[in-house]
Amino acid sequence: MIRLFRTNEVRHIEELEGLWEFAVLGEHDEPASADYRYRLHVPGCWEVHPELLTYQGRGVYRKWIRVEEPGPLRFLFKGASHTADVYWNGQPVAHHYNAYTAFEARVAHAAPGEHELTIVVDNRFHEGSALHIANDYHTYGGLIRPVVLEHLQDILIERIQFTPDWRDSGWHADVQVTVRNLTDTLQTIRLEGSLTGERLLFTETELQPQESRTLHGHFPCPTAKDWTVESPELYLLRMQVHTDRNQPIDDLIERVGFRMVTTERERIQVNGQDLILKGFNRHEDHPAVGPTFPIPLMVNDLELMRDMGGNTVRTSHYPNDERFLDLCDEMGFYVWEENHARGLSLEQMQHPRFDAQCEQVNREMVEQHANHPSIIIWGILNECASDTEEGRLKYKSQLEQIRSLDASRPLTFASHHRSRELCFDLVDIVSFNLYPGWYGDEDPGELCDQARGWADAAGGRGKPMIMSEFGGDGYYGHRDPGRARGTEERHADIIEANLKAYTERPYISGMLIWQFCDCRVTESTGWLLSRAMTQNSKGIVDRYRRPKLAYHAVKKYYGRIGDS
Ligand code: ADA
Repeated sequence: MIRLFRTNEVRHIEELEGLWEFAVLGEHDEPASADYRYRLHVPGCWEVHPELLTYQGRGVYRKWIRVEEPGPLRFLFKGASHTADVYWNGQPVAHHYNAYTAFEARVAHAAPGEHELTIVVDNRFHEGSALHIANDYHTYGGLIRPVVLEHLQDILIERIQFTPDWRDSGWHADVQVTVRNLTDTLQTIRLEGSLTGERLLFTETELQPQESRTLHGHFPCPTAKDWTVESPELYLLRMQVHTDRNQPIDDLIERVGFRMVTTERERIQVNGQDLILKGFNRHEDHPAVGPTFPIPLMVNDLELMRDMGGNTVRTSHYPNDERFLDLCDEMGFYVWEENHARGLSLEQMQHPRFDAQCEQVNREMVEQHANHPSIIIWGILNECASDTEEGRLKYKSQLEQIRSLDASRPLTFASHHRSRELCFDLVDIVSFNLYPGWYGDEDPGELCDQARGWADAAGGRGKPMIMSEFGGDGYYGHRDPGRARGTEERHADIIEANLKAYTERPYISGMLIWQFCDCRVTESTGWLLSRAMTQNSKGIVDRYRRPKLAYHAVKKYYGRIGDS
């Protein structure tokens, strides 16, 4: 399934789901000489194949595409982990880095007949990769999110960005539509759409050959109802493009919600209501499917979070599958979505590709996910070198970049630098990753009060504060009346002590447990050796979603506090 709603009624699109041919490639092997002896499901990761459980390297996928009508084609790859090179009949048509954002490959003109589509995917931590490195989660390999084939006409609606705007006691829609002329001739186009029963008309425009242009419109939507987590009201925003013919030649449908996010008086508001985020950090990871969740498993994760009384997910530490975000929109969850980076030292941030790779993932994250009402916070650079002057410059420019793409959401980052933090003045919300009771034996309440003081002293005064990570290891099924470290009992004690402290403190705007489920991590020597079974075992449920004892502690505390 491509999305949780239909994205096109005019444009002909099809998901290329199914078994594709696959071959392992050695470092210098060319796809032309590949031995396609595997059949792998797309979307999916190659680690689900018994011979590839721990394979890290290059591989090539192949699919034969039958074209009936000549014309332009576009392939949308919703996620290839982590570097992809796409070839059409052996000719390169796209290159993309980063597993967690989508990209396109366009074919200007496909003739009728059979064509070979091949994609070389590489998940090695090679020298060109600044963000995918050995880390406390697993970088799977393969075409991990859906692939879509689109049959295009002369004009393509590339994207729509919707921003809800409350003014003069009513909802309005700020709509930006990017259209591209795929021909070599001047085209006169007319864009029109609909939202909440209103017609959205744009003035007629001329597009130069091959030009891509963004058109802006502002429209009152008097009948729109608020999107809230209790009542997640969603609307289809339909946009169609016409040339001289009466029939539209292309369309795009987005699904949107009307809500405004603000921060004032140390609190976060949605539609003016103060809220408390009660939630979880979640890695997209499951032993049966890796990062490629079928929809029922995504729903199940959200149902478990809801059963515990949670209302928020942090997509630690990368942009998530948009169908998961669709579900959050639909089921009523708040989302903190963040770019892809975890725990990079200053030296790692000085990698020659770091700035460009972050710029790209930030842009793609915001452009691809801005229409999800569930996303109420953008985050960047989890636990990186925000305690250094040079790191600060990088935080500053990335935050400015995100603000320039979308000024409607507050920004944050999760810090573990305590009193050494240098970047709290740059964000709207201050967030702390502290692990009292696990990495240190501080009292969670006292540490939290201290953290408020560090934030106030470092430019965070008056800003909402989130405890963005806390927790400890708990090995599923490992019980001990002595409550030793690593048992479910000690894990539950840690979670309970943290939640008790945070729910008692009125200045806390959110608490996000590390983590929802146990997850696979990179197997490596070095500090990751401390991860028994090559997994991070701080989940409230294990990798198979079996609840640990801490589940009940979470339910007790999250169930007790209201959302605001
Ligand atoms: C950090 C980090 C997480 C995870 C956690 C842990 O706070 O942000 O990704 O590694 O520590 O389990 O120690």
